[in-house]
Amino acid sequence: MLIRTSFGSPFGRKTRIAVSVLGLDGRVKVESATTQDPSDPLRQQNPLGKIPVLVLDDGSTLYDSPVILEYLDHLAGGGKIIPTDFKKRIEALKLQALADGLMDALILIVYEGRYRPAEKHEQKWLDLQQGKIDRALAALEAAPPAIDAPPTVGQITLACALGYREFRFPGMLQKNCPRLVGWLKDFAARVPAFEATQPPAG
Ligand SMILES: N[C@@H](CCC(=O)N[C@@H](CS)C(=O)NCC(=O)O)C(=O)O
Repeated sequence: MLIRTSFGSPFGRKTRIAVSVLGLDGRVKVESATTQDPSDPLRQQNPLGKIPVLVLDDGSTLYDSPVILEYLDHLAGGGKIIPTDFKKRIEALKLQALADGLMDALILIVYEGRYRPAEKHEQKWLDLQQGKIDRALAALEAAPPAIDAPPTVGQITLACALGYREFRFPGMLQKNCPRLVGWLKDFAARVPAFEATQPPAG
């Protein structure tokens, strides 16, 4: 099997960390994909042209990252990063949804800079995304979640979201979210795949 992603993508990072914590490294390779290149097979593999995509051994594909994590968990026997206990499962999926939304808002701000010249930046749109980021981080800072062994899909996604926040907007997390900075350090210490999947500089 093959994960196609860029090495800077926080959604791709989720899937790479999941492969490692589930002990699937020997079964899943990672290959670089480029969302902006129309000749990259990505648009045939996912009509949305988004990464990550998981290419299965029969050539069929899966997306998006929550679906890929569900598939990987099943492959590893189930109930590992998606708890079977209903209350814990809903809690993990809700945390995943919040952290995915946080990454979406961060990425939309990055794309505003990437795809529009500075004079065309839409402040109302940027403020709307920033509000999502601020509220999500405030809610998480007020009550940082546990870190299970292995981490749940929610905890993996939160680590990737905080890592992306720090990668794109260095220093902001330290300034406003000291408890989440501590949480992320703890996560990195417990889950070696986090450091191993750091985005490349630039
Ligand atoms: N909901 C998707 C989001 C994936 C996503 O937004 N990926 C970004 C890169 S980090 C992307 O492919 N952007 C290109 C595009 O939107 O065309 C997931 O969880 O996999």
